[in-house]
Amino acid sequence: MSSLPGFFQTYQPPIARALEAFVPASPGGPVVDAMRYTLLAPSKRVRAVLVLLSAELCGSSSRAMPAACAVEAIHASSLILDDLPSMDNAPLRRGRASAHIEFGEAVAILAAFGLLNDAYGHLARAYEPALAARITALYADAVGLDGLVAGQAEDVLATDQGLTFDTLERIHRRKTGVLFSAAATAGALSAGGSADDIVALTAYAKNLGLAFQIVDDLLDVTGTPEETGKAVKSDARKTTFVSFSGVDGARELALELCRTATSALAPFGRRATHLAALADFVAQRRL
Ligand code: GRG
Repeated sequence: MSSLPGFFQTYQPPIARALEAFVPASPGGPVVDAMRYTLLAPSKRVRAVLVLLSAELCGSSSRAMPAACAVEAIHASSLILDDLPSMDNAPLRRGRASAHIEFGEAVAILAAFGLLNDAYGHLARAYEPALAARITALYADAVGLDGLVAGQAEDVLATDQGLTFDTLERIHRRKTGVLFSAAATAGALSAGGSADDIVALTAYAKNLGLAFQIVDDLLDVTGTPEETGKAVKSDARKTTFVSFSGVDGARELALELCRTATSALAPFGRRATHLAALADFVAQRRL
């Protein structure tokens, strides 16, 4: 299954509407324009869907949308920063010019801060204090020194250097896996999920997130800009799972992680069909 599972068509439109309201066009100005440019650009919305599906599995997704929007805002913020000349120097994102090319570097950096700030602000306002604090801390930890910031730092500093398999895995878990885990946990928390629910969903998302990043590496080698919406062959100076294990080895590893992710869903039985389909998609995705 290389295209998105059919159920995404049900989830993407409400997510798009909620994101549209998340950063309103008014009062406008270059920073707001740049925030909306990246946040509202065509995206699979995997992290938001993961929040909503996890909430559904724990009872109801009726309170999950603010957490879904916040994780997408954090993700969009990370994409803007990742594309900067001082980081991956990427010209294309989500099928369009990267934010710093369209708006200039200063505005792009401010837009990334704006999105991050709005993510936390929305969470603080959307939920009662104890739940707001829990989800905000969860996302802050996922961004922070055991998450995206740490993973990105290690990744950028390792350019042109050989890495061990364990270091590579740690970088990928932090850069991508941790935000997937936070998304699933936030969905569960928004629905009042039990500790057992959270353990199962975190195990699922942790493995799914690492597989997602390995397939991202694979697509850099085997994909096209039309499929991925970004430049390809951009990882040549980095150690990736593909340079480490080869295309077939990386594909097998991603497949194995997706199988492990799916097996973590066992406690939910047939109710977890959509999350299992999401894992099948991640293993074979071309977008
Ligand atoms: C302060 C938020 C923040 C981050 C600072 C720049 C940085 C640290 C981290 C970069 C993390 C990063 C961009 C990892 C790559 C994750 C990844 C696989 C992105 C592609 O995700 P998709 O395919 O994209 O879900 P779409 O466009 O579909 O949403």
